[in-house]
Amino acid sequence: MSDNISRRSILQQAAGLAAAAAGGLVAAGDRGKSEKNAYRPAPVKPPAAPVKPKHPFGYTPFTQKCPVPRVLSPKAIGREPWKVGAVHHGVAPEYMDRRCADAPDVKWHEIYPTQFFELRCKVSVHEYLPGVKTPVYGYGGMIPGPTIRTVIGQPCVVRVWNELDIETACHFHGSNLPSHAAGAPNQYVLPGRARDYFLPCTVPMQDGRPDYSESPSTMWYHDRALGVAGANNYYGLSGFCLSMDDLEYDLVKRNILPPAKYDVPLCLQDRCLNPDGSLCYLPGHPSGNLGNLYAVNGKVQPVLAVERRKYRFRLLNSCNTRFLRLKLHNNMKLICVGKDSWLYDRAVEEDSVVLCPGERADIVIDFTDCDKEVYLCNLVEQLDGCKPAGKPRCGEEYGRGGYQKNNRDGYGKDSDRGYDKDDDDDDDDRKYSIYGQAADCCVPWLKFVVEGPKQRDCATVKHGDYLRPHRRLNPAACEATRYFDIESSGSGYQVNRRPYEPAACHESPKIGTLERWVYRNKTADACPIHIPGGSCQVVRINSKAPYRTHSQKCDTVTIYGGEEVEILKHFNTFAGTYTAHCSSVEYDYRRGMVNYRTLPKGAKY
Ligand SMILES: [Cu+2]
Repeated sequence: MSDNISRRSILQQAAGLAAAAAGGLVAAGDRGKSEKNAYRPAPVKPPAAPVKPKHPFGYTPFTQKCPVPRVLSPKAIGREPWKVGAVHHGVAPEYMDRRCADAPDVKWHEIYPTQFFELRCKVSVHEYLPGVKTPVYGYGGMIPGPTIRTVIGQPCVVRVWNELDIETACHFHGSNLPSHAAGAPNQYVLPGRARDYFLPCTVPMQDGRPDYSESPSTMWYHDRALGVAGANNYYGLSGFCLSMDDLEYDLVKRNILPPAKYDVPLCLQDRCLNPDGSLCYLPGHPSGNLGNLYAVNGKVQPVLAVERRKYRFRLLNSCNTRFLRLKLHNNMKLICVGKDSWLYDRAVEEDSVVLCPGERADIVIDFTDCDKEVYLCNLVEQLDGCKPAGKPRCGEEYGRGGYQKNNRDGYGKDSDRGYDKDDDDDDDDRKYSIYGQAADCCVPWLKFVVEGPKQRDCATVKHGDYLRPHRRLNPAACEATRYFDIESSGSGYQVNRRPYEPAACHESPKIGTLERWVYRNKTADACPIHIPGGSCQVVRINSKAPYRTHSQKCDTVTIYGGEEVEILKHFNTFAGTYTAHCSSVEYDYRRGMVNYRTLPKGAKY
């Protein structure tokens, strides 16, 4: 605990809470007050007539551009720009002993031109709101960090420097990574130091052949340093990592998926600002920090100009603790092509997508025939950092019918959601309660402005189209079943009656085997769990089959309070220690985590 307190005080210094002196600091533990200081207005009724709600700092929503994070250029390709592993914190052992992907004879980084990337965590000043200077941390000083684009078959090394005065620990979330790159919460990179992360960009082997159904697509990287992960993420340490393989290139080449120019990552984050513009973050907040400003790619309620054609969007919920159910205000369908790191086998049309913190949705939107303005809205009401109101899930069972019929579940009535979707003649400006309590039920986060001539014949993807192979795991082939009971213990969580110990490891699945993991959430909170080290498949939620889009591959799954979720996981490729963790980084201080160590083939349990 004293460890925690000292980190916290470091954090307060580092985070420039000098704002305290200027009267901007909010009393710890006083949530209501913090929001008041951050200009959270009193509840308002949905507008009956055009209104211009008062927005903090005088910002008129949808008047700033939505940027697209720049793609990180490699520092070098093929030749090491620096000696890999020469930094203080070294390098992945997987890089040094040159084995990966179950193919010990392949010297991946010698055969393929390894790409070398460099990221520097540093303090910078960012404008979430135009003209409002907010001190942040960023990879490369950017919010979000630059997008790392990788290709299956081309390994890369990412050197991450910590130029902050607080510890960091980078976590590559998603895909099939060695434990080093998945990153453990206590693998700190201390101030002034660096660590080399080896991303082998490979797929696991299945029956002696590469299993391309496991090629990842949409991943992200972010901080997970034990004790400060919540703050480090809130201050900005997160970014996209997008990967392509030949099958996905082929989908683009065959004009099924949109090309890179029309493939836009959208990072969604809620934030709260003090009157002086600094971030209002309370370390160790008892229920988690919820922001009342809604940023996409680092800008509050921005505008994205799009052409009249199909676009691919990689949606990332990078909020610390907020759940999102995303939908277009005009009820246009979303063509869902993937969840988390992987593409679906077939495209699926949905009304909305639900994202817990850390979860991704890969969607295509067809703007060809729509109105000039389209809003991307969040429908989940959430006033408690520990859980959303209700249990938002994709599909008919939990979906649209559910929230419309059952207003008491927390989704509000149509009129409460701040827009009137039936009134098509309305000026768009008056459909929204853009800011305020009522808008929690439907907050427009992003406005698309649709321009130019119709481009009907670009990107043909539609509901039911085949995208890539999928291997359904067979429950009968499970070699072990493990139970993970999440319970409250004091101010935090424990799993199977054990508090999280970074150095301990209680589960040891063997490489090459399939296991059934049953998570039972005995708390009242919603726990989004990330199980690293490749994909999982959800087979049952409270003894029922999951909705179609949730039965495929995933790395992040929410176990709502009282729920039991059964997951199948094939352990493959990399031996090492991984941390299955609550992907709400805000819960870092609650320690909802458990280590597991995959053992090489043939190892004894
Ligand atoms: Cu994770």
